[in-house]
Amino acid sequence: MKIKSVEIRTIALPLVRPFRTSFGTQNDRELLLIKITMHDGVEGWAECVAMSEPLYSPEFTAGCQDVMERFLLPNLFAYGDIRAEDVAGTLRPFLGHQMAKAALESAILDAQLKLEGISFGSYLGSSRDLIDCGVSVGIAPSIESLVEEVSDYINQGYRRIKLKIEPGWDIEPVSVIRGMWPTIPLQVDANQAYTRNDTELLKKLDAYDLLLIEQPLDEHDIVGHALLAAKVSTPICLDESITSYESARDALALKATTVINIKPGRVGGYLESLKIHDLCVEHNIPVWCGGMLETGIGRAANVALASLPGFTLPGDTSASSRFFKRDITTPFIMEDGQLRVPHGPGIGVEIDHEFIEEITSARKLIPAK
Ligand code: NPG
Repeated sequence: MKIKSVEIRTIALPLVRPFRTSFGTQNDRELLLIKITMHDGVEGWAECVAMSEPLYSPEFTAGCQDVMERFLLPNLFAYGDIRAEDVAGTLRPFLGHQMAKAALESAILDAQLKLEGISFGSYLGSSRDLIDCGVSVGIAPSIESLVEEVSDYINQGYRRIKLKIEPGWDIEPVSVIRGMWPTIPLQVDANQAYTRNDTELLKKLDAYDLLLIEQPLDEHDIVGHALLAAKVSTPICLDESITSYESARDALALKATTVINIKPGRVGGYLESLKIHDLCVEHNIPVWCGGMLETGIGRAANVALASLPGFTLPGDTSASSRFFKRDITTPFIMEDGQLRVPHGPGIGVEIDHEFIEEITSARKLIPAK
């Protein structure tokens, strides 16, 4: 396939409720949408999961657009006849920028699979049609509102609850939710909010039968996570620290993590995600699919990934309604706590072009030279 042009749009979707984590509060989701048009007419779509500010990762929307325009796209245009499998290799000289690279690789993969009539799920090696849904619950203004929000999700059928925590919002919310729902699969996510000095506090979480504690310490503190993992009995799961196959391999070797959250954007794409999945299967390490407030475009590909055999824990693969009143694709609707893996070619969902127009704040068409 030869690329004819790439369109980069900035869109913003309001969230159904503010989403607070230890790194900030989101009221809406700004993101880049990528449409790649090939010379034979086929189009590939993807979203770039970077946020508008570099609070979760060093990447951010305007920076992603800049690196795409300045370095990544000229390289892909010059490559000529390209397949998704070629993208990571040709972009390797440009360091970092996994989210920008992942978006371009995914759009090319969508076009390629549409051309070949293959779904994302079949291409990646899906082993089931339905995946279990978990939900990520933000830091709430009060314990009462947290209980109300969690009850609502449990009534909707979510099969696993993840509570966002930070210093001052940890033991109490966890003990209240565990007390009210003694058997629901429950886990917590700190987004790097603690330090090595908080080991005694984090040990207290062992009393609540949690599936895992996600990314308690700084993303660079792999040794700190290994030291913590040796002291707490709850499994430690790395998220932000896992930015590639190599970082996953090394964190496993150091026993800094015994569960892995795979987010395709964070690791540079679905092909790198597949390598990490295979590594974890080989080491008998449970895997789950993280979420980054994706629209239906990114969610479709994540749901396909989450249907691989190593994804044995429910992911942050929630229904569209968890975040948006209206999605930009046919919405993902939960059936009995599960989402259906799309079967159509490529990402396999219908795109709502009219709605995308309405929420576009900027667009740029870049023709391949
Ligand atoms: O279900 O899409 C979802 C959100 C899950 O909590 C979630 N994501 O730290 O994992 C995270 C967090 C996040 C959201 C991270 C947005 C970065 C951006």
